[in-house]
Amino acid sequence: MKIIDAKVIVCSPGRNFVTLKLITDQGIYGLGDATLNGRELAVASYLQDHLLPCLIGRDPFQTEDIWQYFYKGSYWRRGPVTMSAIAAIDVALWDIKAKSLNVPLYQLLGGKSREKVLVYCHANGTDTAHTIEEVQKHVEMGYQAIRIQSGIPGIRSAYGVAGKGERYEPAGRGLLPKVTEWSTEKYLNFLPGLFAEVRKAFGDDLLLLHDAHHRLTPIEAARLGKELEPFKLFWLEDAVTAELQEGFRLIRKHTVTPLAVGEVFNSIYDCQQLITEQLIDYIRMTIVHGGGISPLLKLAHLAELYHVRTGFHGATDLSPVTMGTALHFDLAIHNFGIQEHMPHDETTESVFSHAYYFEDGFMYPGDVAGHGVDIDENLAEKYPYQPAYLPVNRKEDGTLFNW
Ligand code: KDG
Ligand code: MG
Repeated sequence: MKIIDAKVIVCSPGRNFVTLKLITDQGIYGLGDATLNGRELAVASYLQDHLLPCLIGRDPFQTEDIWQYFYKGSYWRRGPVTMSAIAAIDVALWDIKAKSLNVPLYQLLGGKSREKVLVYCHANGTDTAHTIEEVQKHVEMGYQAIRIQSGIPGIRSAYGVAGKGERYEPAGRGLLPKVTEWSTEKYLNFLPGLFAEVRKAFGDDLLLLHDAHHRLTPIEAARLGKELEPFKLFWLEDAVTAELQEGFRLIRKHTVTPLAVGEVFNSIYDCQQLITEQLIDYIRMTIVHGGGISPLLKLAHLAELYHVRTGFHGATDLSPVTMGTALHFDLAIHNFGIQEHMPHDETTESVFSHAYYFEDGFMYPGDVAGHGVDIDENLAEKYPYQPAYLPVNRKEDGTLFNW
């Protein structure tokens, strides 16, 4: 079997996505996701201009050699643009392999280690009362694990929160990023009270998560982790920026609140120390930004040795192709922890058909051959790329801060 053609499809059904289609001489094709929020065209060009010409004529079953060819062979390694482009190729190749063998992808990754995939959703409100309403709504939908974000008194805009009645979407359309506002002091003073109210309303069984979105220093994160201990979080995510992996050592010394990190990582070397020193509990680096299935299998197996479980990123900027692929991966690996599920809107769903589905708090990848996600190219063409960027964040005095 040979790859004879490759297409990069950039579309914006509700939000921007970059999708790679690899076509073989036997009529089987595979799809990969190459979406990097706010930097979509850079990845599209990296694929189109630099990688795809080298793929024509290759045997799609050689997933490992092709991965190494683009990683080691380019000389310039790592980085989100490079790794998202390589991921799209890798996932499309695994999709072709599974389709050719007529098996669901999870069969090639170890087979089923479980019957279903535990997912968490997002409940976000403008204040405590609204957040509790949102939690209730999601409990009624069957979710057993819920990430909680809320507006913070005295701050104009908080991370992860939409206006009342609006759907939350991280990227805003337009040529310039939106500016949000931040105060660590107001956030730290507010958050434990929010969780106290949520626990009071819903009891101990509901799994609760929270994303600090890289905004604390290690000692601030240690204080927050300690103050949240009575509310038994499933995890506290992205407590600090993680360029400095040792930062987590300090948090760990002070709190038993479980820690998750990694949605912005793109290489196993971004978290090698976090894993081998057992400084975290969940690794969130996901298939699209981490270079694909091939390196993520290695990461998951390394993490398994150190009691670290997976909790893959699954926001709406990861396309249905990544969601479907992640669910196969989650079903197969032994040290799966939880999967993020932020459902796509109807327009996205109309362009990407998929075999995966949600039922009673769990997701299922479906049993069709491959990863089970397809794209309607004619419909995709009706939604051309639109510039959209993640916000930038400033402290109340104007200092640029982590978003
Ligand atoms: O592109 C950035 C979003 O995916 C990110 O802000 C979402 O932090 C996020 C999460 O945990 O889903
Ligand atoms: Mg996050």
